[in-house]
Amino acid sequence: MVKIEVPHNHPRKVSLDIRERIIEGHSRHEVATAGLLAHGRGEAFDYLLGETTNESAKHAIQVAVAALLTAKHPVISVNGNVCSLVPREIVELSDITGAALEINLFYYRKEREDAIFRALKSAGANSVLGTQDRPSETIPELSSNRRKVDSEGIGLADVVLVPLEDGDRTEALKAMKKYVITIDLNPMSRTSVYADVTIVDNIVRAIPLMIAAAKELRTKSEEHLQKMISDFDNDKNLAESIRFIISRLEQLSTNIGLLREKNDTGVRAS
Ligand code: PTJ
Repeated sequence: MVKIEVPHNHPRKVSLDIRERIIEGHSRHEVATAGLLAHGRGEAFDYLLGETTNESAKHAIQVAVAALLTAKHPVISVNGNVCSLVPREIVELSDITGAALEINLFYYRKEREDAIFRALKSAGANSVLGTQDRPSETIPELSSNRRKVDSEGIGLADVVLVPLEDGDRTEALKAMKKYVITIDLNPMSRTSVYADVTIVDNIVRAIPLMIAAAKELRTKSEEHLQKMISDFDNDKNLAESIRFIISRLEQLSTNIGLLREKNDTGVRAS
């Protein structure tokens, strides 16, 4: 495969570099072909959000990290897109919050499991759950490949971070009384509306912010973190994300010239 070098002064460099990571992940068999499409859907929502982390997402990030830090058995579910976009960051978040990493694939192939396992190991992961040789159990009422979970991982977990997830699984995890956190650029997806905490942001921006939040919040008392969690209303937070998109589009509809202005991240509409 020919690797495309995006010129450093290209106005869409950040977005195109991220796209390259997904394409490379696909060629290494980490990313499912459908993962390329899922990425495109994410890019479209990121456009609507202005490719920045807004205040609602920052709030959700704080609560999500509080939930991971206070959990007895936190688990981070890793799929192909997550692995190829943020391998080192997801390992760092796992280390700092004590959450186990579990490979869990919608489009399962042994070749993909092996590629993701290798990528997480070379990103520094000590232990990776969810592989075929491990004890597993089945999530009731779920027909997709994701029904198989690690008995010492998601099977046992009280809090599960499932970024870029499909709605069925989130619903099934909720039915099993798990506290579900997701990262999803689409505030209207089924996962977004069924989760307990939805971070409406690009995973490449959200995970580094979660790591920074974990460094700060791990010094706070259990009581403080529990209050953050119980004060949080996911429906309200999602509504704020939708209103953010509406007001941004209203602003743009009165001044298209804003789309020609370069913003400070170098990411703007092409
Ligand atoms: O690796 P596998 O086999 O487990 O498959 C992974 C995919 C992503 C293909 C699978 O979970 C899938 O089909 O997911 P969906 O139903 O397309 O949902 C993915 C969600 O993630 C969509 O709502 C996208 O908008 C969102 N999304 C895509 N890219 C990003 C994102 N959210 C945050 N950051 C992104 N970079």
